[in-house]
Amino acid sequence: MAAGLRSTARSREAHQAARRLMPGGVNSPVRAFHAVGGEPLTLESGFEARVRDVDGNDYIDYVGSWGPLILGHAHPEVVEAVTRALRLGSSFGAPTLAETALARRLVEALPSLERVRLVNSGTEAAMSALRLARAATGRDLVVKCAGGYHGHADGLLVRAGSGATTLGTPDSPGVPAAYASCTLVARYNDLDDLDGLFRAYPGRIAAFILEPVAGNMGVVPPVRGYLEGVRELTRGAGALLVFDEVMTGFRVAWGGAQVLYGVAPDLTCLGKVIGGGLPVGAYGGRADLMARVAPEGPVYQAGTLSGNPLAVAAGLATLEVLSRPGAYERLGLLSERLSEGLRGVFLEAGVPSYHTRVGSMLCTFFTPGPVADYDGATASDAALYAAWFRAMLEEGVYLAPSQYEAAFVSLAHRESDIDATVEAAARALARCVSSS
Ligand code: KE4
Repeated sequence: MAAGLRSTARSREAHQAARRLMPGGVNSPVRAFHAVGGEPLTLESGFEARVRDVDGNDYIDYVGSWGPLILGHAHPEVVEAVTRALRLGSSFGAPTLAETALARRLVEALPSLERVRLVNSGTEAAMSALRLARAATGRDLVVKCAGGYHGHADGLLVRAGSGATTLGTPDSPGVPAAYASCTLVARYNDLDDLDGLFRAYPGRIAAFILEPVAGNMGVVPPVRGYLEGVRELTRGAGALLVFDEVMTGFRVAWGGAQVLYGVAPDLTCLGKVIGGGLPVGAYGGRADLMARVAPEGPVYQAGTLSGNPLAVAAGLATLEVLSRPGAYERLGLLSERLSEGLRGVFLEAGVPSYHTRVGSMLCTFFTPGPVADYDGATASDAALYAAWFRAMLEEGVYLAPSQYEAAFVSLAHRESDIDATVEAAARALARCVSSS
């Protein structure tokens, strides 16, 4: 794609109209491009590995709706499944065979998942899992990692406090200090930091919730032994281990990171891929814990559209395609080709960078690295990332509009897409460097 010849006039008009009606002109903040400058593209359609904006420009897509579209856009089996379900009725608010089938698929794929509850988002999944953990342990405090994101429930919007004894402070107005003070913050990949929290608050911590592969500070894999150590520390402290696999679930492996690394949490949160682009979240785990969830037990959680037939149909169709032999090998080969290609481009250009990948989620940090936690990630040159992001858009490549997100490869990407992306990256980087 020739650089600089892309008109985005209609996107700009659309965004101005949207801003008059919706905060920031978006329905989720990161979409507004505030971290990278410029105005967001208004997209009109997606097909396989590409999206098209309202000006008719096509882009190779590595956002994939922030993870769900592991099959690419408008996969025919997903379209057919949702269409078929819609013809039978969009929602009943009653049990259906399809939601039981999805529940069975999830339980069979994740050994730690003995029972599961379907919800509508990752936020609901994480919020509900922590309510259950507090009920089961009778404890109020929870631990999250600095740079970990688990949706926007009040108690989880807590600024990185890091440090062993720091009580969380709200990351957003509107969150009562009392809520945030029940959230402690640990450094990711640091067992001593977590151990320090358990020693500082003996018998008071209900759960430690973490992304087993951090994906919201860029992609930061667990260092060797970290997840096993976390498992032992939580067990020894009588706290529950909650893996937030909303992003990693069925992304990094069939099942997710807990299968890839062989560490079994007490509770798991899921979302994104299991809904195939429609709203599905889930939380589940040990049967004795899930028996506490209403209506079987006293822990209340509900949802009008939970287990919705359309969303469940999209999820089942997506998991069906992913379950076929060779799917994850293909995702790994394409993703390695991209990651290594980008590494070579940055090396050739002499631009300091640190490249991470787990399965088909990957990240290019604009820092020499290594990056093992939030401090390492935020050492990146976010301004240079932003310039590269904009130059890549002009080259026809749609990356995440923030250094602190993941890039996602889908089964719809081809080697030719990957190679075109690497070539575009070299041109984009050259322009960034020459103009800086
Ligand atoms: P949702 O409520 O957005 O479905 O899920 C929240 C969530 C929970 N846990 C993890 C590990 C997540 O990554 C997310 C959502 N991810 C963000 C971006 N990485 C979604 C994009 C957005 O917020 O618009």
